[in-house]
Amino acid sequence: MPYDPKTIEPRWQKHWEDTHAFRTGEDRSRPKYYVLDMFPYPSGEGLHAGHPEGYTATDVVARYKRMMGFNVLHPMGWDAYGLPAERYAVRTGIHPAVTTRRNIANFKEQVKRLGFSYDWEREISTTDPEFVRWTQWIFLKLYERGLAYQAEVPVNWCPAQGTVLANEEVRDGRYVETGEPVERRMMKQWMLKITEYADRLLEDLDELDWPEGVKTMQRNWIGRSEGAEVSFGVEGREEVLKVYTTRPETIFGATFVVVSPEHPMIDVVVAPERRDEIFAYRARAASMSVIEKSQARTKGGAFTGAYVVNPASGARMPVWVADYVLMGYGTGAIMAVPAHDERDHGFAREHDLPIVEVIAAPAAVDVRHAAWEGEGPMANSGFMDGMHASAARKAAIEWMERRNVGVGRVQYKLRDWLFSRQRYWGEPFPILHRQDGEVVPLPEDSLPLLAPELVDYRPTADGEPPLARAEGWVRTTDPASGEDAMRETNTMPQWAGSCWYYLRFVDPKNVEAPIDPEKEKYWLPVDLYVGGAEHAVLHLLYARFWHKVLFDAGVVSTKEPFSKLFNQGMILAYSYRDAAGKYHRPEDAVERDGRWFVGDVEVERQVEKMSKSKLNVVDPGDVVDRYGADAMRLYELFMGPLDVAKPWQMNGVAGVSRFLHRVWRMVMGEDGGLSSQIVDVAPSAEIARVLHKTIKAVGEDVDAMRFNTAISKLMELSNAVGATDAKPKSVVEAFVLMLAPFAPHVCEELWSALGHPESLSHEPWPVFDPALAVDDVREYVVQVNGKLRGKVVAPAGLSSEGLLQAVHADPVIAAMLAEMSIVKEVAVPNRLVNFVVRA
Ligand code: ANZ
Repeated sequence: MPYDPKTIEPRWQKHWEDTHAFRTGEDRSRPKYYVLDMFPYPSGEGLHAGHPEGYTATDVVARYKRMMGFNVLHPMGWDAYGLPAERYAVRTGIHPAVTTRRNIANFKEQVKRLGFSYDWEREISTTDPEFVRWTQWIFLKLYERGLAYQAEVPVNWCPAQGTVLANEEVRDGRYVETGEPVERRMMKQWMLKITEYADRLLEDLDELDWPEGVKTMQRNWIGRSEGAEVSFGVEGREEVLKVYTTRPETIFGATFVVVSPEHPMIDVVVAPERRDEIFAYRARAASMSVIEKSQARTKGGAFTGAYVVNPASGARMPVWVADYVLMGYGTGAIMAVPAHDERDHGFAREHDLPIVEVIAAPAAVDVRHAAWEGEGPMANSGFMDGMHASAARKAAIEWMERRNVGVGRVQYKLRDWLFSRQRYWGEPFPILHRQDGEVVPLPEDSLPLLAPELVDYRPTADGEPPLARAEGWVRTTDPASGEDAMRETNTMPQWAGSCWYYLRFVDPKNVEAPIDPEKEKYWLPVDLYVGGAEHAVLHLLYARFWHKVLFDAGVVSTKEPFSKLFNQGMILAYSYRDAAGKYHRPEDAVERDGRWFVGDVEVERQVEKMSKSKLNVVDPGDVVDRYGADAMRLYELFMGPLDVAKPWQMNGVAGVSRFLHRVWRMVMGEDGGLSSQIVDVAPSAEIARVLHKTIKAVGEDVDAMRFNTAISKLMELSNAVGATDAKPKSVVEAFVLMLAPFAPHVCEELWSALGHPESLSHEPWPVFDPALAVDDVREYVVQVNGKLRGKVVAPAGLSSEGLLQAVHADPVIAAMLAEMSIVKEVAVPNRLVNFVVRA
């Protein structure tokens, strides 16, 4: 009976489902393990080969932990609000709820074919009314705590999307998802006060077992800096101009001040004869896109005609306007220190402004030509002269505070989170705008508030949300006062649901609360969270923020949601492009002498992201059809380390499939029963050693997420066992159990052939016995000039070099050799070492 995944796999999947094999246990006296995937957006395109990579990794861990005796929570759900469903609705008029349901069904079917051990009874979608209810409930908690507010703010408006975006969604003036340009506009929007949590979001990163890169990105995004706010008196006026600096010790070197073009002080201080020039500059800056601004650096700038006085040096400092100073950071004004800041240096050179060195630069650096941004002893700085710059930083703040010209200040780059969108397919805000102008929250017992059906889902050019068209829904009465009221028509961003879904998996059917406190205490935090690195400062920052708010509100008992995070690397694919830029199907490309051809046309082979337009998308369904889910799973993890990007190669799948065929033939006999070579004998010392080394290594590798090396060790074990004629049943069983998390279907089949009627899903993991894993040792003879002079016990099978090392490491031999003068050393592996010495 040959190995046939097509019959085995559906059968075991059905068996697991019928027996509720992966239903989460409720026995809270057992140790728990919560292993979670970043849940997918169920797009219409369906699953691609990248999705199952992380899912397979978490599934191996989930299955391994169950066998280790843990109570495992391993759930799956759908992050189902989002733009594609809405765009599709605009095109076709089909309600997003309908397409979402369809896409989820399709996705789920594809995921299920891979045999993951999810507890499907806990499946949730962020669009489920019961889920929406608690998302809105959490918003009300934020609102009650003063953490949600409306404000007229400069927003990132994306004309192509017809909505505003959060700062985290914009890079270099473009929407990160699509690359579409983003404009600045003033709009009244809902904001969440994430800035109030900046310090805690920063500090608590230290205790997380997360990739350093992600932690660094969050630290940089939060952007804490320590410095001072310094006040400069405006010459001839009452007003002071405040700047923010991280280098207060350079105050004696500050020779001019620069304010952002949007700075309100410009109108106050500008000299009449400079008005036109300044306003023209400001208009130019305002019309510039964010992209141009970020590239503007120090070019341009205009003088206001006003001066301030340097409180330390007494120097007159001209006030300039330039767009390299941003209004949204610090005070929107800087003291420029051209000797020690490169941008200020460029500006000073361009406009011929004085450069004063206050930190002694190394001899090779002349601050007239380049800024010295390093440390050193202070110079030209009055009371700070001779101090080291880092010490002077504190002294300068103390001096400023004593004289009332400055105060120490901590500053963050993090801004409040813009939390409303002009979209249809998102959670409505549970908020009413009463006729008397009051904004009131809906009572909790009226949740969920669901969006009405619309005929027209289109976004508008002026930012009026599509929900505003549903007049009958918008006009209502405030249940508390009976007054006429209008519903809020903005919706929440897609991030809302993913901010707390991991909590709901713990208690998905609770109708009293988002989560039961006892269950929360048992299951949280998530022990292992696996997903793509693209969420470093979006989802992962937002979810940490909500979690901390819920902690303060007493809803959760842990400070952090995800104690360990792992980012899987992207799965890439080969693409084949000809000189004209046209892509060809990979199966049509053939290699000849290291070059690639489609027919007679030479094509270039490249490793690229999978994409329809490049014809290189791998459909997991096709792979399962051809090789089976077990081969697919095994290959996803055997390709290379989980965290690196790597190209998909079909012949790699074929390779692991051959391995599974070999395993099958090793265990199964011709007639469908067990192979006659499998016998009830004790393993030889050699096989026992390989087995126990493998048990140890595979366990350690899975714990450390090194799945590829775990698989190769299992392959080595199967080779060792395969080479013997009488295969000890106990060893074969242990091997099958260890392979099972990776290739569960075939292993279940082999396990039952080995005589076990129960599924192996909850079988204990093989026990490691250190005594049996010890390497073989033997006695080596040590000779001097051919005469026996001693013996050394060391591992068997050492190389000549290893043998010599072992002999030299023996204290008795080492003492003897110290008296002699060695001419030559000869090692005969597995036998002896001979030292030729001078008499
Ligand atoms: C004087 C100085 C001297 C500065 C020196 C730097 C070097 P981080 O670390 O990112 O917080 N700055 C302050 N507000 C700004 C704004 N709105 N737009 C552009 N630049 C601004 O950076 C703080 C430093 O960036 C501040 O320290 C200020 O320049 C500048 F040798 O002040 B510094």
